[in-house]
Amino acid sequence: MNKYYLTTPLYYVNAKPHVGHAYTNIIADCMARFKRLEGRDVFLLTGTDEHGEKIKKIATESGEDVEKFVDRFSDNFKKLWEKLNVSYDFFIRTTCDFHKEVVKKIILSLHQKGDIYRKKYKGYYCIPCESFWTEFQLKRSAECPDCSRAVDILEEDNYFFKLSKYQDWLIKYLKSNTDFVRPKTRYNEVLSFLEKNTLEDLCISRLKKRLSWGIDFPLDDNYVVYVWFDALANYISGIGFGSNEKKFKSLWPADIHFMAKDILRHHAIFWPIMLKALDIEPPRVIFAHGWWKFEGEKMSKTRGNIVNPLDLIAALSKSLSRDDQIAVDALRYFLLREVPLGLDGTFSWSALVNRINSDLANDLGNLVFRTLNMAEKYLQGQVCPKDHELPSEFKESIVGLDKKYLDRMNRCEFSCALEEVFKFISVMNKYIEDTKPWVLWKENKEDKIKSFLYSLLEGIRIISLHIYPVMPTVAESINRQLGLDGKPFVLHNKTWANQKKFRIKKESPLFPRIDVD
Ligand code: ME8
Repeated sequence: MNKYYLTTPLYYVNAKPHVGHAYTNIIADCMARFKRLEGRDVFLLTGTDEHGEKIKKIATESGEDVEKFVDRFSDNFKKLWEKLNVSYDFFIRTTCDFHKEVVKKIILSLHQKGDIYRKKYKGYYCIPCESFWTEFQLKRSAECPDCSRAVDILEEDNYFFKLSKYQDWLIKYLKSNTDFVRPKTRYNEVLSFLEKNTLEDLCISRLKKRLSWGIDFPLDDNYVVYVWFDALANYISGIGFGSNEKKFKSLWPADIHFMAKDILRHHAIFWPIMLKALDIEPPRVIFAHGWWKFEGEKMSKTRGNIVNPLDLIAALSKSLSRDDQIAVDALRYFLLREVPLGLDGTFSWSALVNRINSDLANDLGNLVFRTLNMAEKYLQGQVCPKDHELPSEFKESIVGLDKKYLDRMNRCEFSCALEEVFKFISVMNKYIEDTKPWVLWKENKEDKIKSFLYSLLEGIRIISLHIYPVMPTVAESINRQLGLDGKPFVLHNKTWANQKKFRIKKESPLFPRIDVD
């Protein structure tokens, strides 16, 4: 199977995107680019979740027509993905007509199957989260378990989806597919939740008189569809389910759904059950990463402690005196290198600057700049030696890249994969110190200088291939400076001596050091 289908959550359009949202899409983009390097036919889906009363309320409060409001906010996300070089294939909006039709079809089909029924609901309801809660689920009396705000007591007729019917199936499925939810801590969390609790059926309708900004409930004009039921369906509607079966069949099941741990329950419980009820195969992996925190708290619009990625890129670009795209790569590198995927991270300007200075300026930037300098100074930028032998000093790193990098990238362990790349960079920096090319130069050992520089340039080329999923602009810049513009980024080219000669076109250093004040 050559296809690789991956998704991000659909973000709410009630506020501007922050670093947390950027993080998930950078992760997804990194995986998408890596899979393209491997030669896979990648499809990356992202988009926005635009229904729900809180969105309508904010639009109304700001005096704007709700359609215009969601267009504008959805656009903020699109623009950010373009800025961050997120190579998505389709941007889905839950307000698109084709998506609404699919959601209606799903409800009709589940109803026909007997998995949707109507009953009187009496219990607790959180208006801001649009969630129903049982007494057992409330953490403290009358407080929403998700947002800690006061819940209301409600009594009304509603439509329910039979989650409980599929609980045993899901437990069995999880037990025989231990990689279905990742990382392991999240898998254990989901399994133990299912083993210790009885699932309540899911209320999938909301009365229109209370919540009107949603998809019309196809079984009853008085209701709209619950936002989560609507939003989760995007993962199939966005690739043609119900409209283009050929496309759908060629892409489903999703190879990986990325999100943070806050919405794990919806993805690891509601979603596979919805699919099972529809006789559709579950996705292969649900990966819930950790949270970026700022000043000790989860970065979120409710807390107001958000870091705006566009401001950050502008500040970084100024501090580096480099264009935005280099700043974007520095940010992408920081987010993926600093914290192993799955754990929480604490965001700070000083951590970002330290990471850039030590890894990107001192190690990578320095290696590239001084190697290209030497190639120009000693060989007029033309490096084409007789000998293409891999230096013994490089062997371990090359083997590491071959085995560990691939394995780690495939397991979404981006930080560890980058560690392998940077080990090789350190080896090359040490190789320069140990070889002392300036001595070879004084002694007129031109052949030795040629093979020494060839080894470094070939090593740098291999590095650029491996950093491409994380820092595409930097990788392209390195290739350009090596005289290899247009050489495709494919893992196939990673073998030693794949490139026999280099024509250097040196540019200014990739990453200058940023002053720490
Ligand atoms: O939940 N750290 O949308 P949302 C890391 N519409 N990631 C973070 C983060 C943080 N501090 N804050 C947000 C919704 N995220 C629903 C999803 S999907 C069918 C519907 C990222 O706008 C992370 O991916 O609240 C998290 O799961 C998502 O944004 C929540 O986005």
